[in-house]
Formats: sequence, C-alpha cells, structure tokens
Amino acid sequence: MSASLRFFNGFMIKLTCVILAISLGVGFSKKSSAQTTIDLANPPRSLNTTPMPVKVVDAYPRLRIARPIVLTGAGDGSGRLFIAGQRGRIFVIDASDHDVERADLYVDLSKRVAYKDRENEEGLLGLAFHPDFQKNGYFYVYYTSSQRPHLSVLSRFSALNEDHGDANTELKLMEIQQPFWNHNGGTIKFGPDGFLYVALGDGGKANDPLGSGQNLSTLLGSILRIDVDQPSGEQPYSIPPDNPFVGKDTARSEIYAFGIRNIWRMAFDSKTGDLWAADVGQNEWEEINLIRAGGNYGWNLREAAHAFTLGGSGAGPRPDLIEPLVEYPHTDLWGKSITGGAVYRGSRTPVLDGYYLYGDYISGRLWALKYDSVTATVTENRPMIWDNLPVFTFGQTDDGEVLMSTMSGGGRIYRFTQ
Ligand SMILES: [Ca+2]
Ligand SMILES: [Ca+2]
Repeated sequence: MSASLRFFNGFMIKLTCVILAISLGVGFSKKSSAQTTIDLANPPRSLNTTPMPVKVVDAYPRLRIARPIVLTGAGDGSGRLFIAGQRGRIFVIDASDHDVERADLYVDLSKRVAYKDRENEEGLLGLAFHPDFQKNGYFYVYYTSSQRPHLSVLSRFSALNEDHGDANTELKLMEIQQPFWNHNGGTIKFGPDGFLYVALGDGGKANDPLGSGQNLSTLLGSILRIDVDQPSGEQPYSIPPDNPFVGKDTARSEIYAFGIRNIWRMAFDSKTGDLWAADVGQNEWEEINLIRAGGNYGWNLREAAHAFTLGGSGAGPRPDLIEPLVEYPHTDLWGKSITGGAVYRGSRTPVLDGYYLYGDYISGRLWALKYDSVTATVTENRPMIWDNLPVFTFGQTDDGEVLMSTMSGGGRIYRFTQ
C-alpha cells in the first residue's frame, strides 16, 4: 500500500468516525462540558415537577412599603427585618410581628439615590449588614448616585444608635461608571468567609455592546469579592489574597466570577455556603447558576446553554464556560425575567428545607428547586401556586425564613407556609 493510499484510508476511517458520531448525536464538546443544563420546559422524566404543597401568604398584611427591594436581617440577634425601598429609604420592623401596620424609618438615603420609574433598574439596589454589625454598626449599600448620571456607588454607613442608621457617615468604597441605565446588578452579600460579594451587571443596553461580560479588565459583568475590613493604602478595601485573578496582568483582582449579564438576584445558602445566582437573559432564556471562584458564566457568548450570536459570533459549549444548572424559555408558561431567590433554612415550613425558592418578574410564577450536591444534579423544580404578581425580590430573616416581595399594590411582602 502506498503512503498516499494509507493516508487516504486513515483519513476515510477518521471521516467515517466523525460522521458516525454526528449521526449518533455524540457531540465531542458535550462530553467536555462540566454539566448538563436542564431545560425546565422540557425536563427529564426524573425531575419532580409536582406542585409544592405550600401556600404563599402575606407576611405583613397591613404593611405597604414602596418598591421593597431588599429584605434582610442584620445578623445581630435582634430578630428585626430591614426593608430597603428602591428610592433610598431603609425601614425596620420586628420580623415576627405579622400585624405590624407601619415600619420604622431606619435611615433615609433618598437624597443620595437616583431613581425614576422609567429607569427602574437604578436606585438603591443592595443592602448588607457587616457580620459584626452588632459590635461595629457598619452596613453597606449599593445605589445609583443622584450626583452623577449612571454612577453606581458602594458605600459603608454606620449606625447612629440601636434604632437608626446615620446618613452622614458615608464612606465610599467603590464608584462604578455605568454606560447605560439598565443592568446594574446590585445584590451585595457577605459570604461565610466574611468577604463582601457584589453582583454587577454588564453595564446595560442590549447584546452587551461593550463586551463587558468577557472582559476581565472591567468590573462590569462580574461578581466581585472584597475585604472591607482591611484598607489597602488609599483604597478603603483590599483584595482577598485567594481571589482567582490575583496576579493576572490584565484582570481586575476584585473579580470572583465573570461572564454575567445581570444577576437578579443572588444569595448564599446559610447551611452549605453555596452561592446561588439567577442571571437574567436577553431574548430567549433565563438561567440559574451556582457560582464558583474564577468561573466564566458565558455572557455574551452564551445565553443560558445556547450560543448567543447577536453580540458577536457566539460560542458553542466550551469547557471554560460554565453552563447554568437550569434554564427556561421565554414563554407565557415560564416567564421572561428571572428573579433569583434563596435557599429555605427556616423552621416554620419544614417541607421547604433546602429548597431554592425563585420566580419570574414578568409571569409572576414561583418555583421551589432542589439540588443534590452529592450527584450535582437538580432533582426537583416544583411550582408554588399564588397570585402571579410581579416577583420583585427575595430575602431572608436571620432565622432562615424566606420572604418575597412585589412592588404591586403599594409594595407587599410574602412568606411561605404549609
Ligand atoms: Ca448600567
Ligand atoms: Ca450564563
């Protein structure tokens, strides 16, 4: 056999293998992909999709707070619930007082905060209490500045006394220029490691026109992780030494994960420490992710587990792009804008223990998702029946109860019960 014929035969064998593989539906790239995303609208038979036997009820039937965007305890053992309105006022109630009619004003930051209904992704977007709040009185706010257009500010404020925050104690940690009004992210959370995690959107408009999602030299389109307890020279925070991009030339060392479009919203599981983040899609798909250090979550090459080509050439599945755990399509049955929730760790509704509760802002639907961390698979995604109002945000009390809010009807807060 001549060399050229051997080459030809070898080539034909390879070609036959490739054709066979394609006809069998064996994608080479699929094998190397870290996980398989479940399309919730077309799930495997093994996924439990039966309705969750819980009721969604008014947590505080007499209370109304305009655009209640953050619902959180302070971790200070006081049993209080802090409710931040998007226009910049932060209120406080006794979380267990379900008959409360009026919330007390904790601090009014509305002069510093820009919010307009026609630019409704701005305003006060994040509030988190320092893990040692009881001792140091520090709380952190992420908001859109009223001083300059489209400027996001991350600041620390101090408590004036037990009942009030002091608006005149602002220490600005970070200012982030926003190219457009939308996609400002805005969830801020302290992790179990004591560092502050900040979810930033891609900066806005459609298609990620500046390519922020895949660009490690901009903070936009990423989740940051910073140490607010150690200043670094002039900078009022420092970089945890084990941040994934420390020492990498062109990357901002604040970045913990990237390839993000607009996380709305994220939460740590208080038991496992897992960081759950729902990233809002653009035209076709919504997605839920577990966030890993250094992870690239795909935007704007991928929209959930699909190539996104409106912002460039897009990408098929790639080992370096982390696919979401689950996705759902833009249909009336599912929704068009995911609102990420929290993992239930309360005691009042034991049937919900360990479920990640989330919803959709447009369809108003709610679901309870169960993830098995041993097999790294989603085993349940069960609807929770309620009034289908816009699902604005989720929050959690210090004892692990999950709350949810809508801005409809003057701003109402809900809880989950059996
Ligand atoms: Ca923006
Ligand atoms: Ca993604």
